Amino acid sequence: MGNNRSSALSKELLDDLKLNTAYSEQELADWYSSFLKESPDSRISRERFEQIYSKFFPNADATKYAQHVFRSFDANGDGTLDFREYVVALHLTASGEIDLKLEWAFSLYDIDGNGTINKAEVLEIVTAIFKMIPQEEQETLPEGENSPEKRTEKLWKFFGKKENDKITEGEFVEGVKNNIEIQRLIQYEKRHNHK
Ligand SMILES: [Ca+2]
Ligand SMILES: [Ca+2]
Repeated sequence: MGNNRSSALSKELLDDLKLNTAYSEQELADWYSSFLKESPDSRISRERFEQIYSKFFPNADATKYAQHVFRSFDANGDGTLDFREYVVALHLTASGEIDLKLEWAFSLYDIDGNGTINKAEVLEIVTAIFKMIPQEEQETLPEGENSPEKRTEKLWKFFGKKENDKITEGEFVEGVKNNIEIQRLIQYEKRHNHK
């Protein structure tokens, strides 16, 4: 089963992905064939990624956020996503393991990749998140978090940081893991229905 299809994936890559993600050989083979259908040259460009991403947010502008997500997935920084980067990305974001998700979220916020997050980086990501929130939904946000600046301030205070301090990966993962409120503030979850 699946031998013909999976033969398109090199054994080396397959073993690597099986080891580093929770996916089975069959799942990987199926994804590879749909990945190739979507991107025949077996690469996803930044532009293409933005297009795909934006489709999920038809009532807002997800371009900026998609650029940051792309950067966090483009492990070798060559401006395209290959199949390995794509699968690792799926694994990181779709995994139920909160530590993995938060490590990924940290890399999203650490824009310059220097291993710490400063306040300007938080503001940049939070601003990109705000662009994904439809206007009418923005108007329903609580007073203390209804602008990128206020939300950044709230996050920064939560970590107990002064203006020019920095957040390390350990602080980020531990802090966010133990606080549902902050988990909500560092991301945007599309509303499916109004509560
Ligand atoms: Ca790449
Ligand atoms: Ca940084």
